[in-house]
Amino acid sequence: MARDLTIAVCQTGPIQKSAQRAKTVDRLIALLERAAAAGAEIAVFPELALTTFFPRWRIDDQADIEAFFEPAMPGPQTQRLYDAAARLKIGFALGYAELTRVDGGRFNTMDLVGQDGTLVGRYRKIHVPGSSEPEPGTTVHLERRYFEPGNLGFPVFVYRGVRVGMAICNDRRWPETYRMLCLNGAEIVLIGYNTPLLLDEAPALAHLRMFHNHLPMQAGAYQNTVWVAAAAKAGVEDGQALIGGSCIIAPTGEIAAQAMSLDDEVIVHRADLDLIAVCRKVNFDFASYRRPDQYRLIADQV
Ligand code: CDV
Repeated sequence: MARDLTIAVCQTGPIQKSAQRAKTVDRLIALLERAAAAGAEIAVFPELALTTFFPRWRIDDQADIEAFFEPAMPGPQTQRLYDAAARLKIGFALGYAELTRVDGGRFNTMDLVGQDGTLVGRYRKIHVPGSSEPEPGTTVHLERRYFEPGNLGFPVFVYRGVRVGMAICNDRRWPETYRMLCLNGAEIVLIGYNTPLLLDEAPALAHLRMFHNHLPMQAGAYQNTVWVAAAAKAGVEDGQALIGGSCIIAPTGEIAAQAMSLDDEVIVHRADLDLIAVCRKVNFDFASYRRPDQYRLIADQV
């Protein structure tokens, strides 16, 4: 019997610092409703989808920092989104800033929520870019000030019988992300991102920002025979331009659907999961051809 899963990518436009959480959740629910109406069975939202991308600023006041974090998920402000998932029977992956209850750990996190509105699984961003203090000559990007590196590995969860993994923004540029998820059995990789259009450290590469967005995700999909669905937060957010280009990529490496705006937008594609085996057979029969004994440096050397 043919296997498929209809995927929606819910790109958002900018979420300004002044935006109220309740209004942002309204926007996410509206996107989820559009995704469900289009027949989607799962949706992916951006990285840090509940707030502005606050690591663009150096913030010292702990209360100001914690205002961007979620101490519980779902919490009083986000419960409505989970209720919408259960009502619409569509699960989602949502990026947010996680404050752990037990020891106050801070992670850049994505939760996978099921069609009944309950948690299926959690991923914490492994590749945390930037610095903890502003560095002269570079675009201020202080994720390392606010987040610890993820400590949950690259887990894969069963969602409606399909094996789903997650990755967050900078993770998508690293081949290890896709290979780890693939080796863990992923069939679909859901990604959320916030990517500045301009980097002060490399203005000459500005024209390549979208190419460097799609290139690693298309390569990751192709080389690991997985579907990739990636949601941007796009547009001018608190004075900083973020790229869009949200997309759904087939295991062939082809872009099957792509957002055209820098605003709230839903794209949908029915992912043929049988294509994974076809692509695996054509080029990437791991059991026959992979040579892990020759790849030791990949795991042993930074
Ligand atoms: N949110 C991110 O991880 N952004 C990075 C920036 C720092 C380049 C990215 O890889 O898009």
